[in-house]
Amino acid sequence: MWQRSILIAMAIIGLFILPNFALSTSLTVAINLTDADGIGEQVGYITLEDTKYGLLITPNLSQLNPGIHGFHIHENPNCGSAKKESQIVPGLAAGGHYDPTKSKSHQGPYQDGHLGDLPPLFVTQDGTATTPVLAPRLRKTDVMGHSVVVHLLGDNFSDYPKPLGGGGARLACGVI
Ligand SMILES: [Cu+2]
Ligand SMILES: [Zn+2]
Repeated sequence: MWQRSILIAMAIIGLFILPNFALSTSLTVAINLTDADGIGEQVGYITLEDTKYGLLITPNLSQLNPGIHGFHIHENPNCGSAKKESQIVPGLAAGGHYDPTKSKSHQGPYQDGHLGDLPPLFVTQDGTATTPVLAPRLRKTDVMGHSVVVHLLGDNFSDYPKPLGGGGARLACGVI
């Protein structure tokens, strides 16, 4: 009889633990440098995790230039190069910022523009990035099937004075 009670107790505990386990599973995305030939060296990874405050993105990256970097979810699950005005541009195959509502507006993570706009990535003097960022409008299911891009320069959450926050070149990228 006691064995049956233990089995029932384990089943009940399982009912509580399993859904939480499923919710807390994180997704790991490899990040590579971009180059004109396609995809360059891997410089680490990021992990994506749903929280009740939004999507938590934890980087574990190295070999990046110190400072603040524009960081976005881009439309296409492709980190390759593409041609623009007869120039081969690294990372261009990722397309534009993920924008399912067609806002056509770069406003950063806390407004109603591109859904793919993330808080910028912070890289320390030794070239590593480990500081997590939180994107309150996103969940893991939103970003799957897209890509994540790290830009050379920062992000002012505006299309002025430069488009897309002024991040410029696509430095590193990962397919989610
Ligand atoms: Cu971007
Ligand atoms: Zn944007």
